[in-house]
Amino acid sequence: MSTTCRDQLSQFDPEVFSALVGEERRQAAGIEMIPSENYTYPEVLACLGSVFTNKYCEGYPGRRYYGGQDFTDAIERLAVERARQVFHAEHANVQPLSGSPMNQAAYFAFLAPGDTVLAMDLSHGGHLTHGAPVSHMGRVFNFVRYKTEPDRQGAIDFDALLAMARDIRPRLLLCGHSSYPRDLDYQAFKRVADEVGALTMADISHIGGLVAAGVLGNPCDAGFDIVTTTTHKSLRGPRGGLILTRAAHAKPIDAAVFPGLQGGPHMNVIAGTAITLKKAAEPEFRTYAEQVLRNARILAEDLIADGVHLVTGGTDNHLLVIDTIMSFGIDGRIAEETLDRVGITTNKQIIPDDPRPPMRPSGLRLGTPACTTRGMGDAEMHRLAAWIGDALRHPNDEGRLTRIAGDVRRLCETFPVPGLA
Ligand code: DSN
Repeated sequence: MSTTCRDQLSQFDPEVFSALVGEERRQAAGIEMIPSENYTYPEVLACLGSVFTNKYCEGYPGRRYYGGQDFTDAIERLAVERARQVFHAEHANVQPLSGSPMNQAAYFAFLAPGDTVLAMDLSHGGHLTHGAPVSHMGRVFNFVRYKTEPDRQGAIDFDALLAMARDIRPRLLLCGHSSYPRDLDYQAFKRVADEVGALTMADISHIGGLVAAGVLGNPCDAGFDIVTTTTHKSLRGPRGGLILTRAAHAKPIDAAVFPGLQGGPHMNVIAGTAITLKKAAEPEFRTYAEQVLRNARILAEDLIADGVHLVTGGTDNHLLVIDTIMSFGIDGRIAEETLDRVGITTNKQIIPDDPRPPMRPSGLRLGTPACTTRGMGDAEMHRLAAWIGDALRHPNDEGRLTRIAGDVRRLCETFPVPGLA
């Protein structure tokens, strides 16, 4: 935000300004380990607070319902082209406001109410928007859930999945996750879908940046019909969503986003997305993505060596799920609050078939995209693993937690947050 804008804000609304400054300090002083969060680029922050926020742009480039679109058309065309190139997609829609409308638009493009979707169980790593009963989508469509095998490193039994698919004949086979620490075999999903004539959809929101960088498999390369990703997680962009499809699906997807579901796209966000995708194509981004994976692996190895039980026994991607009941005898909420007190931000997490409720679950989820953006690497992961184990073993030892909090604060001072330095 420019100095002039900051000055005007601080004078007009000290309450909002003080919350902004507080959040800036919180983000700089602690280690962000929620795997779906990241620090975006200063160039993206500049776009988010720009005059693009003033503009209505219903429609698509060259086909808008309002005048004055010379520059917004140019921005959206850039974002679309870069998304196509980065993800090897035949078509890209860059207008979804975020993950939930993105997935809703994808469903409504191809499904009629009551149609069956075969998707990963929420407690095994799936996502709320993949038809959880508490979501509206879960009421509109008939979601049936497959599970993973946590005791076999989170493997998916594709023979069992095929038998299930033959039985229920889904219109759509959906893969993707928000708390599954393993990579996916997209070819195997595609084979199952082809056997039963189902469409294929992968929600790669968590791993979008890792796929863009080429360090994890790409469902577009496997011929998936629809691939969705949010832009603000491992991709490091503004809060938004992308739908990537084959050319044959472009029309129904575009119509489902607008006018089907949304009104005017947020062009300040789309400008930030264009920048993010340009960054994702640079060699430095691949180095970043490799370090995200390496950091998660080091953290997992150290925690396991320390006797900590990880769901599926490890990680192939950017996230880890600790079974906190089994490892420390505390539930996920106590674990999250304990780590909050030492300046390490994580989130409580249900584990596969968790007998406990979502607000007091058996696990804790943590990930490495944000701390890697700050430049933290191998040495810092070893220290983090030691602090996490120490804090969670002693959630009531105030002196110990204060000492760890001091260590965390001092470490953070040497790793500035992009845009705040
Ligand atoms: N809230 C995001 C996450 O934490 O996984 C996804 O919706």
